[in-house]
Amino acid sequence: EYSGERKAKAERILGLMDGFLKNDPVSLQKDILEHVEYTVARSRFSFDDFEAYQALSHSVRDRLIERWHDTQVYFKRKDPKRLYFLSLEFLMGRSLSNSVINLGIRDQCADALSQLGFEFEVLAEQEGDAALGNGGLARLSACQMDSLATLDYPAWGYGLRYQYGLFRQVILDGFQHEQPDYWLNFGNPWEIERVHVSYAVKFYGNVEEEILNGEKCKVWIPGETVEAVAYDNPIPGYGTRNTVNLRLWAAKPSGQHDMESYNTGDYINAVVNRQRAETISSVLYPDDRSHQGKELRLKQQYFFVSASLQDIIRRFKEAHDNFDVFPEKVALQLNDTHPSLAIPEVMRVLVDEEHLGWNRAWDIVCKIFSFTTHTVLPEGLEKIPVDLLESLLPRHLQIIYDINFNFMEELKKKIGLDYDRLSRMSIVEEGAVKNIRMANLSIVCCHTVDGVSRVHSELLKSRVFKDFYELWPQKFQYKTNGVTQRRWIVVSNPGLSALISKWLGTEAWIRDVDLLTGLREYAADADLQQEWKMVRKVNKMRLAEYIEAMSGVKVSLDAMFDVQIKRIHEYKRQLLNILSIIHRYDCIKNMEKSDRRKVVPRVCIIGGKAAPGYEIAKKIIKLCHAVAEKINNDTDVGDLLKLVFIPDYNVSVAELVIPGADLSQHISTAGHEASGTGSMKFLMNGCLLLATADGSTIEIIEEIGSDNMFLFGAKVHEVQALREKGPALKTPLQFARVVKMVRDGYFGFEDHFKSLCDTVEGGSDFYLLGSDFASYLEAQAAADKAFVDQEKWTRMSILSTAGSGRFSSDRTMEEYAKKTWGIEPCKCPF
Ligand code: B1H
Repeated sequence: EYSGERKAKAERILGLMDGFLKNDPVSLQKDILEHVEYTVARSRFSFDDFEAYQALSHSVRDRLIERWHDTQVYFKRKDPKRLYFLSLEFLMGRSLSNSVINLGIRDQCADALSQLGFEFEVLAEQEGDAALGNGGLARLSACQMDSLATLDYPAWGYGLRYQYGLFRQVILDGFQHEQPDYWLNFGNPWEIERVHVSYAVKFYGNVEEEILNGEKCKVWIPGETVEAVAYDNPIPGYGTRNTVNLRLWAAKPSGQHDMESYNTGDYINAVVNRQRAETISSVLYPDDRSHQGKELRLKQQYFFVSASLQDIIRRFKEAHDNFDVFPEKVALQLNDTHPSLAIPEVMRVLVDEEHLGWNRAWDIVCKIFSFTTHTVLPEGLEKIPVDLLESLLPRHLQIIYDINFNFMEELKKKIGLDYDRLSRMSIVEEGAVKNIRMANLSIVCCHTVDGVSRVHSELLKSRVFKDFYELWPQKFQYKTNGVTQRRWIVVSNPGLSALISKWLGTEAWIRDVDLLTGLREYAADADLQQEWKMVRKVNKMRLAEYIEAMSGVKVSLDAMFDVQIKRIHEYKRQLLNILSIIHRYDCIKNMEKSDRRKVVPRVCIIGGKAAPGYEIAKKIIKLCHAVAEKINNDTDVGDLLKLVFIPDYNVSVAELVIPGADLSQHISTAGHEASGTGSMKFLMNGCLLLATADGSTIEIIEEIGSDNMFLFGAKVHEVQALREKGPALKTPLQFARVVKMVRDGYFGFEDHFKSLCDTVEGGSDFYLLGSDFASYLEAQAAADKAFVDQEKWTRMSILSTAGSGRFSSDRTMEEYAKKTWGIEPCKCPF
């Protein structure tokens, strides 16, 4: 397509560069050695595992960059409608294994390394996690990026490049301590710093009125400016050349000089003050689901939103000069309400800077935004104190008020002067402290509001957003969450992955996960069962070694590995799990010795972080350690029961634990887990579920059948009535007994555990541990019984994997693309 001079130049460059990088083991070795010498700056003749990891990563990075370029150039040429996925959290974990698998060069890399005297797995373990998020919501974003790339969607992710990711959990004497996660200490080969892609983000100041072309308009005179610098993280698709971009923003002091302070002579202070700008992107807030209206958090949200929108609008304007086509080229997805300042920001840019006029701008805004909520409870909804917004973003507050005024006028026409309802639906919450309700703002302005599972969506429609659902039923949809089988089977469980491919006779399931249903016909096949058990045993061995290294506890491979790993929350009921472990212990202690032979041995594994200010959650962690101390040192019990807490649970720990689990627990009080995605990862790996009928579990039951899992507990519609019973609620004697053991100091620390016991006794058992206890124990007994029959268990395990296809994020992304975003694949043809 080029002509003349440009063509000659392109040809000369191609000649010099010898085309694309090659992926045979010898070429890879050459590249690795060059990176050892020139990037890592170590001698080619002597480098250690970490340096080899660095050199390998840079070689992989080079290949990612090639594809990234091709993809971006192709998108630019085709100019399709693009999806911009805005999220304050991405829990990417490690990148090396995932990248080489998606690039299709895993085996070549392993070959190349072994000839250099290194082992791929060992190098992969050198990498630290990128933990720029809290839990499910953040890992979901990461899985979705993988699917968007794999399915060739023209998508971009935008987020924040926190210098400190989620805190490291260190356990001392059974208590959680938080340590900063300075993950960039050892460099990050997976990002590309774009010093020239930077935007000024403004804060504070005031709004003035000006007359422009005879019309009044508002001008925001900011008080502070901070620079946002882009860091690009290439996300490769699997089985495609497409590699999409995750652009994360870091705050830097603004390039604009504040001459005033320099002139006064206070040079040192001026520099130090400027440096403070960097704090905006310095640390991830570790509290999932509690909003404290902190200024720094609000600053982070706006900083990220403003930089992303400047970038998006610049890209749009490069190719178009009329904003009326904006909705045909741009879809903006808000991951929960955290980025919802994007709504008033787009209005501000279109009205104040592009001078489109309010109505035209509003028309555009209503066509481009969609929003997914991950929350079940009204308390979980984000609110911003008006005072805070007024000082930090004065113009945005005005715009929100204007949006709300128009909305209220429209609403009055539809529903009349029902003031209760009007005030419930208002974007502005009146009261002692005036707040902006970010969810209401999002619902009013977005064309689609998605839930993350079917039952979640039903709860949104019938409770949390009932008023809005009645007004705009067509806005409310749901897309059940999914996770990527690339990371959660292929990367984390290579043994199972190879076995699946062997029995299906194809690797196509890695892109088309519905093919896993093909395993159903072999579920009872003795050969498959044998191989399946072998693979699972090897994974259990790996996990057992890790447990011993972390906690010193030796565990038996014949025991059932029973796992609950997730953030610690009262509603997730880790306490219920621990109380039933106490019950199991108590039963074993009180048994005739001869009866102990009948006990199915268990290794109970619990892991997860508690938000630093969440006292009850921290006590649950302490209780787990106190109980473990007692049980694990009781020779009477031996291998029949062990309890281990895995510290510092994160993505790479999950990759190790999930493939080695026999049973996993998803036991939230019904109606509290919006979806839950951990269960999907266990399901893919052939781990059986012990679960309540909550969130996405309800849909898992539909896929694998209730007889292939262990279900228990109150149903969503029963919870309310049970709660209303209060102290009259029936709880079994065993429940009172185990709580009393904790209360009476059987595990020590009785003063410490008193308030924890109070949360489930004396009529205050909000999460219904007591009333679900009996049916929980029954489900546990059913799991024991099934485990004894290994043939049956293995069949259930195979059927779990076979039925996991619906829970791939590939399916979720396709649904969003078609039903919410209106985007189509754009496959790079090279
Ligand atoms: C979920 C959050 C969340 N729901 C606020 N809400 C946060 C809220 O930092 N914050 O302010 C962070 C996270 N995370 C989870 O999302 C749900 O509890 C899960 O049930 C769900 O599976 C997951 C993904 O949809």
